[in-house]
Amino acid sequence: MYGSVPGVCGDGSAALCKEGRIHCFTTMKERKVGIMTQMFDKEKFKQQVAFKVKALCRKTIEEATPQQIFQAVCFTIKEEIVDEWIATHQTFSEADSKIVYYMSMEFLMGRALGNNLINMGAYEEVREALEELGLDLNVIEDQERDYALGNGGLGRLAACFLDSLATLGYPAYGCGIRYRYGMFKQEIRDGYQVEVPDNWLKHGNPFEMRRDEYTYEVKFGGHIRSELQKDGKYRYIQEDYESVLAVPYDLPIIGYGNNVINTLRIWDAEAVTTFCLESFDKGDYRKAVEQENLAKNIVEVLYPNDNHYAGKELRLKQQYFFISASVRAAVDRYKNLHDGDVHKLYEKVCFQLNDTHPTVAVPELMRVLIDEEGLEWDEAWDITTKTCAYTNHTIMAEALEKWPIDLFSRLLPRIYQIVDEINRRFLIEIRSRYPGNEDKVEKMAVLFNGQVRMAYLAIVGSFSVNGVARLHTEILKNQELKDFYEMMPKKFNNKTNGITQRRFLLHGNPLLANWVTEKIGDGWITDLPQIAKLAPLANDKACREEFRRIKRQNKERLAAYIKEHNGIDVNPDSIFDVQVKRLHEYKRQLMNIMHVMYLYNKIKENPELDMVPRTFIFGAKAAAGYRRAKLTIKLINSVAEVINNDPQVKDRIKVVFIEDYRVSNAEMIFAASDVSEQISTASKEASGTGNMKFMLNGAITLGTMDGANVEIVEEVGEENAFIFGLSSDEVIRYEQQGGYYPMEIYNHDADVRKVLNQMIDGTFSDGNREMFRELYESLLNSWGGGRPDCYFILKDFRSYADAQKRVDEAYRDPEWWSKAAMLNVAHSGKFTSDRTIQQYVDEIWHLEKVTVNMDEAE
Ligand code: 26Q
Repeated sequence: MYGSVPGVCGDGSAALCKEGRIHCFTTMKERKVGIMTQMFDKEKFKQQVAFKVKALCRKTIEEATPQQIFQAVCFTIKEEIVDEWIATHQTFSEADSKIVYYMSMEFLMGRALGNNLINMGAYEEVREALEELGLDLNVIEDQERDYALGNGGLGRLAACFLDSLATLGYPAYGCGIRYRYGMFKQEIRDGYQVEVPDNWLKHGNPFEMRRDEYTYEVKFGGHIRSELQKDGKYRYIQEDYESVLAVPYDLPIIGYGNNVINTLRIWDAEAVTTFCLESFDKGDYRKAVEQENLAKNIVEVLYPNDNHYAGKELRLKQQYFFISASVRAAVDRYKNLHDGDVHKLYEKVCFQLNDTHPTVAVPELMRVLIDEEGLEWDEAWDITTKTCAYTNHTIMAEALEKWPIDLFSRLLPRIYQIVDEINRRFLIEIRSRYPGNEDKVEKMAVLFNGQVRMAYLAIVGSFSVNGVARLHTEILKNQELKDFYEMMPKKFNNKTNGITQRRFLLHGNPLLANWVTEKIGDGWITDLPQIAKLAPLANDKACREEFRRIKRQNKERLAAYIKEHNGIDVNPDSIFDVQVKRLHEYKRQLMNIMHVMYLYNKIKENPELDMVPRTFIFGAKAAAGYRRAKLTIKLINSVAEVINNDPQVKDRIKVVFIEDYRVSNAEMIFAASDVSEQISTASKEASGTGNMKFMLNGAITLGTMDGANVEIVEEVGEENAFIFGLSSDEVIRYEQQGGYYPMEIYNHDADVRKVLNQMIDGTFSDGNREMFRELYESLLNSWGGGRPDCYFILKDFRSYADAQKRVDEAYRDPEWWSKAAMLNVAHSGKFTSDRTIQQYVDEIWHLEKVTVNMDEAE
């Protein structure tokens, strides 16, 4: 992949290049590294790192701190990849490639260094080089902060997609926001979650590149004056507005072994200083300060809500800020390559909207085409609706984005005019399609009841609408978006989510990754379905033994982490039963901990109870304002405190809450898991992607028939999973009937009653009967409005406990267990994001692969 600049250091000798820069990676055709022909020059790499440490910190390697070494290593790598990065973009321009712009408020990238080294094919070599310097790559990797620019599934999906796009060689930009503070760091104090700001840029970001030359001004507020021009057209002029500058920072997204380097472009906000001076001159000091504040506030922090909409003005500002800049940058790039003519924009540009959060891209593109490019409405609409595509990630009613019209029109006056016109024309369409049916108009209008319905705007303005798992897409078509599906069935399609095996197996679980490669070769790294070649080995006793030993080592690694962070001793021979994901009522962490309470009661009733020792591991962040979610964290920690310290339990149960669950520790957790808890109320989890990461790492799913679990079970077979609970049809039927009566279950099931009573009798709260009352009430009474137990926890409890019993029994047979676990790995091929991306390409984006040939690069 590297440094193959002919005549400079392409002979493998790794000489000092003309520019005085040392190439550490030089082409040598004789040796194959992965799928690349290249050689890594260890000595030069070491020299470079030493030089960087000296230049950056005035220190020798021996004197430098691990953080300083980390910085030096990253800068060395950045220099090494810059030629490929440039060449990739040259290739896009020369081939006039169609580009997808993945528009997302969130990119949950995790750490870059390890992943970059892996995709460059240099991980092992760099590890050795550092070792020779007396340094441990793991320690250096631990110096890097996670790029936590996302909440959970949706943000991590965006990150996996970027990895797959680059690896498959498709031209793509990720477009997002350079939040000053990402997802908060979670600390647990006295069992409660405390949110600590995530100052991820404290030491700077060695991989980023500021691109001042692509700065845009983004305008908010004011009012619109229209001016009739000589040609009879109107010009729309925004006046008395506030504005900020959007300044892009580019991050390299390195494809695995193919020289392709795509870009994640995240926008920072800066005050418009010229304007400030002008204002200051005019004595409008207040306005100047306001603009400074606007810039600072816009990118200050990621909203830490997952699957929950909060109608905050600042959030809408964030949305328009990064969308306006991204859309204009894409249009300008296109114009530069096409003589300024935007009529065929859609042939070379696709905007994929990651949920409704970037939906203002639809009216913003209309504004650019009409106001700036002078197109007529119909032309502009034709282009826009051929350029935009929308992905839906949730059917949870509380996650649907709706903006009050007064707020929306005040902040984005011109955009609102355009949305109003989109709506007016759409209503005409509805009325001509369904004459006299005003019900349809109410149900489908973009503007209704004083609100802008963003999902409907996204659907109307896009040529494609997709769900993220088969079941989810069916629910969209048949329930949530039924009217739209009936009116425009061709737009709707499914793209079942996937994950990148390069991070979640190759990097996160090196022991298993090496073993898989030893058994079936390394084709799986870029072609995951090849992992099916492992299936026959599940019948081989010796292979199962090897597989068990690897899982055991990974469990020891996690046990050591738990010992260090929680001070708890956990037994690596116990079942590691894991639920790690955002905390949300529909994900039912409460049901999980209630089952733990139930098991504890069984032990107390029968101290000799025979059960396989189990370690229940939780990891979850709760949105800062989500009371019930935060109280559930406290309950988990309180139950842990009691159970872990009860000698009668005799270590049959341990409960561990892993603080600050995030991408970097997730990689280690998946690798060490036996049981994957995927227990959402059926119909509520659009897809889930953690479920796939567990499967890939040989954990067995304990889950409901929800989201992508359905497809996981289809691949691996029901006999290799533990499935329980109501089906989505049953849940939906109950909901249509107005719910069910949890009190009946409370009255008839003594075990469930006992667990519920323990929430209000002080068993887990030092006698405090009020601490967990809200949770108790949420299950039994309509406390705080709404239906009791609207996530069917009591309804599914027995079925869940039965499935847990089956887990206990199955684990007693290590041969059965390791075979089923291996079959889970072997049948995970469908769930690579490479497959998902290929489907987006074939059915939505229609991109062409590029090859970046460094031998021809100048
Ligand atoms: C909206 C408005 C204001 C503030 C925040 C938000 C907001 C932020 C994040 C709303 C939703 C989200 C995140 C949603 C999400 O992560 N959905 C998940 O997407 C995954 C990838 O498709 C699926 O696997 C999960 O099932 C789905 O829950």
